[in-house]
Amino acid sequence: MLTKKIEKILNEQIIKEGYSSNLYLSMASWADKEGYAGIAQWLFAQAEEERTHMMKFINFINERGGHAIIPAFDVPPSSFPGIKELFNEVLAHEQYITGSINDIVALTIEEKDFATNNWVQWFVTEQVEEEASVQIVIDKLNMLGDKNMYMFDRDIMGLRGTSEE
Ligand code: OFO
Repeated sequence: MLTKKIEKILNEQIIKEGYSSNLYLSMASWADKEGYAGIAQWLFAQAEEERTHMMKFINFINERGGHAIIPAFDVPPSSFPGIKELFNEVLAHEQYITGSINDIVALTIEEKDFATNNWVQWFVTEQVEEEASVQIVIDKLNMLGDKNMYMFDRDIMGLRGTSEE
């Protein structure tokens, strides 16, 4: 059984994971429209993965006797200043999500909810991987420089966004 505080913070994470999915979907659509097929593919895959994260929270809350609420999401931006800026935004967003996962971990300790603490550890590991995978992309971008976007786009095509969920 979840305490009210834990149920609330887990429901808040549904909003964040769902927004992440829509944000990356919007980025993917923009990249696609701009002609970056590889970058779009990476972002579409990332959006799918975020949806599975949201589903994990929905299923866990309900399994533990709570009620997972399906929210409306804020509208994500629909255009981006450039590829480099876009990936910097992805990294900043993932760092923000890591912070919110850490807040959940801290609350589970405060509430002595060790079952949720154990469950949410998967996300602790996942966030390390998420940040690392975006950093790899940013490193590649820095190496290739602004003039070689075509090559970057081809290169990223084979890269999966993050680890499998
Ligand atoms: Fe769900 O990890 Fe990214 O946001």
